[in-house]
Amino acid sequence: MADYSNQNFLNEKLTLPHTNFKVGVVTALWNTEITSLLKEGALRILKKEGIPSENIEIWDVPGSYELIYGANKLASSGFDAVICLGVVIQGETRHFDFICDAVANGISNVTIKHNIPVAFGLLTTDTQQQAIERAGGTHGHKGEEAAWTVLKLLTKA
Ligand code: DLZ
Repeated sequence: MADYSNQNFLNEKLTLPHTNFKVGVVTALWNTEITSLLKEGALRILKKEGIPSENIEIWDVPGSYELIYGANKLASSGFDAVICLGVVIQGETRHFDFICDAVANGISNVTIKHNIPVAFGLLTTDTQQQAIERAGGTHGHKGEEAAWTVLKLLTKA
């Protein structure tokens, strides 16, 4: 049984019923130096598990709030899964809370409405350094994890 409290599960062999799934990768451009690392990690896992590049739609949206629209649009267009990636860093105002709440609720609505896996690859941190540590640093790679998560769910598709 994989230990989901660390990232060892990323090495678990996934047995997909086929690799012809269409997967969307929606990435916010805010904090792009970190979200681009998340995107690279997600694409690395999709490639490793055999999803052909022509089946992957890469869509960069302005900010994390727009991940909701991106996910919903791709889900409405017949995609089998969507990976949402973004970084929201706590600032001086309440914007952080509004964005985080909206994205969490918004993409969970997409997964329920369309009955497809939608990964919540949103880093919500106090500092930029904390986000860097979660994009391939000391706290793992949440982009890889998000991609692995949707593929794990597609093993039951
Ligand atoms: C406006 C805003 C702020 C203050 N902070 C972030 C952030 O840390 N991360 C992020 O992805 N997006 C941020 N945004 C932009 C919003 O997500 C959104 O793009 C705008 O409010 C326009 O709808």
